[in-house]
Amino acid sequence: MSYGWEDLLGLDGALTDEERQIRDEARRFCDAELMPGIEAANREERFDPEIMRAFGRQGLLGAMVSEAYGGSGASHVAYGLIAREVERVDSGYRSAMSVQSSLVMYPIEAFGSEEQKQRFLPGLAKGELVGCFGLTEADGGSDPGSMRTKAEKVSGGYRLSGEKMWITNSPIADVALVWAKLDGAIRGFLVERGTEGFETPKIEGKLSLRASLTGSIALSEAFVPEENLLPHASGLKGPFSCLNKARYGISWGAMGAAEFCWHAARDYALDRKVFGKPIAETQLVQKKLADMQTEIALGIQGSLRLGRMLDEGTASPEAISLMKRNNCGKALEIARTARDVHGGNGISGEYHVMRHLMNLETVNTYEGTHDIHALILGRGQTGLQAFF
Ligand code: TGC
Ligand code: FAD
Repeated sequence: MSYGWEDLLGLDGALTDEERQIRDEARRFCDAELMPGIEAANREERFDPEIMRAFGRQGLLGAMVSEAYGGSGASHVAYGLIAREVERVDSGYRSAMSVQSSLVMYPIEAFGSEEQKQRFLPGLAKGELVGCFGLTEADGGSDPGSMRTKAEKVSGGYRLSGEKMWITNSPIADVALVWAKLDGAIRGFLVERGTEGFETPKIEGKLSLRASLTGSIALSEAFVPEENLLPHASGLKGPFSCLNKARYGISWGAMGAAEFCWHAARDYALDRKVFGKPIAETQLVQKKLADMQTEIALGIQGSLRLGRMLDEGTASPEAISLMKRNNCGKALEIARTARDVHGGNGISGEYHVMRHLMNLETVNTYEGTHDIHALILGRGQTGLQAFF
């Protein structure tokens, strides 16, 4: 048996029955529940928290978290397949899903106390609670070790002061995982909505990820009780372990956005007649489609291999950087080319490719920029670090 033009390297045959089922159900949900409203949500710069609850009902939150805490206990590959389907609709929706799953639920399960797991994970899995992850600060997000947010030990807990910037979901978050320095060591604090001195204003006017809420987190001597400190994370390894999961998921998600753009470009090229024939019947357009097909097939196979390595426990952070960097950069190029194939129509909302292109500018920047991942790979192979 051979595979069709959409899947020449046979992703479908490399999945388990369970993974195929998770992918197919995610795709049906995304087509039926997310795709119809995305153009308006993007135009109006709006994220409806009901989407989080719908993710929860569909079992898309905390795919890799244990079933004992409300997750699905699924494989890394299954999680990646979900990210791919959600981002086929919009990178902002994938952001909401992956922050909740990889950056909030994962660290609570990996580094939290039993009481924290019981208290937060089931609500987060259902989407009844929304979480956010506060690592970046305004002065150089690429260097989180330089953060200024501080925690001070006081009777019964800690007082946190500082400001986090560019935080996905913060304006609606019920719980924020805030990374702050306590006696010089980076620790994770679960700051709950309603805490005095904790504000999460929305950042308005983004031209990218408009269907995702982004905000800052302002902490002014905010009191966090002792039981909300993550007991088992100390140092940058804590937040970086979360980023490993999220960056891996993004490598799949970016391919979902790229596939949407590729298929849209192919459909458009077959329909659009210029000089008396479909533009798909020209050599230049066919080369563009062939380049998209090639990069997507290779990118997906790379993410699949990485997912299997993560499941086996053999993936290094450098391998994750390789796939995050490659797939985000390639997806951005593919979206630009798809926009070009659409001619003038490519800039209109109804064709969706321009929205994906704008979104992918962020996806190529957050979770470590394209160049920061190059420096991680450069350090890994030379043993020399070139960050400073
Ligand atoms: P470095 O000296 O490299 O490492 C410090 C400690 O951390 C350990 N480590 C890791 N552990 C687990 N996984 C990884 N990937 C790790 N990378 C490093 C390392 O072993 C060391 O441990 P120890 O025990 O020796 O102390 O730290 P550095 O400060 O030199 O790092 C430099 C650099 C550039 C690699 C790092 O700062 C970096 O990755 N910068 C990019 C920042 C970033 O990705 N921020 C993302 C913010 S969250 C976000 O964007 C969410 S978007 C969400 C969405 O909407 O999807
Ligand atoms: P900078 O670090 O200032 O980098 C600017 C430029 O300088 C980049 O091109 C970079 O590659 C380059 N550069 C930096 N250092 C070097 C160097 N040593 N050598 C060569 N080039 C260098 N963060 C969170 O914590 N949680 C979130 O939920 C979150 N969500 C986000 C959502 C959105 C929509 C956006 C835009 C960002 C989000 N981020 C989040 C922040 C994101 O992770 C940072 O924007 C990213 O890490 C880059 O940091 P920066 O913007 O400060 O850029």
